[in-house]
Amino acid sequence: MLKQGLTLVEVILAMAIIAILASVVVVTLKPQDYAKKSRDLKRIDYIGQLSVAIEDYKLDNGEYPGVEDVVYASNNAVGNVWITSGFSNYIVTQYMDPINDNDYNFRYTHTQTDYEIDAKMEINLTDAAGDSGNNTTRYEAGTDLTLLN
Ligand SMILES: [Ca+2]
Ligand SMILES: [Ca+2]
Repeated sequence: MLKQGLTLVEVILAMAIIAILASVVVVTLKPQDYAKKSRDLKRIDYIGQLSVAIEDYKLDNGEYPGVEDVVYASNNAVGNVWITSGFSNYIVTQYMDPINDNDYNFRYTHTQTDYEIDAKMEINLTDAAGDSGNNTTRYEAGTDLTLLN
């Protein structure tokens, strides 16, 4: 004998399966988010590489690279050097922001005793907000994260 209709359990099960399939479709249809995540990962990696190089430069030269209190930005690079030519010996590449325009760029500044370097995140706001700095949209590194706002 055929059943008259679906039981409540069958309906709930069917809805759950549809919900799972729908979420899979939504995730696969957002390739632009993968590109953003990938660029943010690169930014965090580059900021890490630059921080190590800045510390190395300070150890060798007794001061941080560049002119004190000047804010250097990767989108204002001269040639392709954006901190100083002397600093280029400490890095294997210039480590530019993957987009590198007026909105997404790396910034660096220093005082006599401290430095800060940061990058604007596209999608990874967890790391941008969780770095103990004073800017929730930029990933900040250095010895004083309040030098750049
Ligand atoms: Ca931050
Ligand atoms: Ca800051």
